[in-house]
Amino acid sequence: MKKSAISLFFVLLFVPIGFLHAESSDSASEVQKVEIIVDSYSFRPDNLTVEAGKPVEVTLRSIASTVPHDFTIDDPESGFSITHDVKGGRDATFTFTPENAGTYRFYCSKKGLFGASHAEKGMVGTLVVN
Ligand SMILES: [Cu+2]
Repeated sequence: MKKSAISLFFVLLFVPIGFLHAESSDSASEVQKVEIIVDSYSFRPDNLTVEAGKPVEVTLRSIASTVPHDFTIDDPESGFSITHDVKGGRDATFTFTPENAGTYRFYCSKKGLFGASHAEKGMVGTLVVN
């Protein structure tokens, strides 16, 4: 009787620790979620910090009325290159995994028929990969 009470005590002691351990290993592999408000002509926030080697899920939320925009990184030195479109007023979600630590410029690569590119109008930002 006394013996089983002691084993029950150990079960109650260790089960919650097991749960905590499972949760912490889950969060280690967790996707890094980032939300960016896209407008004509800005990204908010325009400064992102993520960890290398872990997937980053980006949601672009366009509040631009009709103008399509995109999220582009084109770093020739590291070969890090992505571009994803978002239509005016829509959301777009994509995932990428930054492999190398560094500071990267992201921008909108769209350009009207006349005048400055969207990047020149202010659609630029910085992605810091640690
Ligand atoms: Cu744009």
